[in-house]
Amino acid sequence: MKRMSIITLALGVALVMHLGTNQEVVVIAPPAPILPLPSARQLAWQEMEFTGFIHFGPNTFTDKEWGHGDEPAEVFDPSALDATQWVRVMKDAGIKGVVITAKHHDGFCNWPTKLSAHSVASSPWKAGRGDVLRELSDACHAGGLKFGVYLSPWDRNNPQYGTGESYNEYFRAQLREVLSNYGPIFEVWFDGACGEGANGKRQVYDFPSFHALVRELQPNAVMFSDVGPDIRWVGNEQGWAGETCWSMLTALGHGIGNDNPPSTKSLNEGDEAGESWIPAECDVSIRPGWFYHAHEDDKVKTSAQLFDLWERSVGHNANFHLNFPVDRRGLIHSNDVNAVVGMRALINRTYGEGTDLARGAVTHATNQRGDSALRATTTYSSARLTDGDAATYWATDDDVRVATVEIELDATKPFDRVVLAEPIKLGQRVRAFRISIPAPNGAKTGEWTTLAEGTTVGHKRIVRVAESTATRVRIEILAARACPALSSVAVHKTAK
Ligand code: FUL
Repeated sequence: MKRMSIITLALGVALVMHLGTNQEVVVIAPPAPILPLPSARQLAWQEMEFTGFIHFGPNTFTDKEWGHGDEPAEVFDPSALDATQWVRVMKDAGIKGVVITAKHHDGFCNWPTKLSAHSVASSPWKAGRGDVLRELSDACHAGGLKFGVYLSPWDRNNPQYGTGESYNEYFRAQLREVLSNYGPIFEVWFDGACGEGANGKRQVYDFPSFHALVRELQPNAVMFSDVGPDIRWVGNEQGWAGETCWSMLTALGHGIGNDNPPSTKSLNEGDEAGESWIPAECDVSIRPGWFYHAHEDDKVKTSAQLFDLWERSVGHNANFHLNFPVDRRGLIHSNDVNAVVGMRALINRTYGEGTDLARGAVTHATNQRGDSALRATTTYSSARLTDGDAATYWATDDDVRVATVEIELDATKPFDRVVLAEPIKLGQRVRAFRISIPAPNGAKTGEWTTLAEGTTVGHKRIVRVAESTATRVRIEILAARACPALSSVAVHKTAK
């Protein structure tokens, strides 16, 4: 005869169903998420990890970084533009989506807008019948890369700029064009720059209406600016996030293009008490400039430098947004191609399939969710840390803030990177951790040698440690905002 009883325990975590005398299914409730939480579109963006950026326009042909807006459209004339090459290079580099300057500060539109004469339609390129956004979005959709747009609010060409609502109306109409005609958009990039100077024009942007329009036309797109609403600038243009990097931020005091933000440190590191989920994006150019300059052909970052930045962005709970200054032919220069493909080889050899020395390893934990109810289940066990499945996680009982996991290792295999990850759909929880290995005579004394101490984890935390071999690696969660949860502990050795 089947009996069913539901026991609600004091902690409220265990649901015990007796399906028969010998069968017992224990369902332990997952940890309650801690606010603020990422939206579905923010989660999807974070999982991309690595995105591309393209700066291309009149500046490419005039050797400028900030055009004045009076450059004749005739200067824009790429000789061999091939967006499929851009997409191929980015895919080879492991990039998942690309954002292009639809319009930079000079106001020139890389698509044949109906709203201004200052566009590709007035240029000699393809006799005025070209459309860079069309070529790139088609290549992206064919090649399986997501497509995004940068539309500069600062516009040095449009006569309405600085007049208030009439320019805001123009800007919204531009947004409508670029967001309606090129398929799904994954990211809209709102630049904060304005170099008008003391006597320059002052435009008061109606950002709430811009944001509402993006949500209406492309509900899955994330919006970037200095302070979101979906993704924040990381406070530098060098491509790295802080060792501490919270995805939370209190936007108050910051502003898009604010000359005096409370601090760029808070953009770089986020804010544990921040009221909104606004994760960081690390934008940087593969060359010194954002736009192409022939004199920078020998100043392309090396594969090793790019690998370093990738680890300090993606490995610091942020996304890496790498810019390619497309050249005057309309191609990514071979020096840039070689550098980024070399970076991907380093990533693959270090972190690719089969390189995780902890995969499938035996684990031990001081607490697993359900312990307090004397109902250990496999759902949140520490074995989830090494199962190679990002969707599963180890979690502790609700009242736990300090916990330790140990991973057994093959002591013949050296490592110099430990990679931690949290299931961020539950909010960002870990505040402090320590990584250690048994001391040389630790088997007898029980002592451990510290390899690293850190603060936040988030989506992915790559911790650089001294090259070591060990029978075990120990992760201590020293402080957390709520009971800790980790989806993965991985151990790697960097490729030479
Ligand atoms: C800055 C701009 O002023 C630069 O030209 C570039 O577009 C960079 C990504 O953002 O604010």
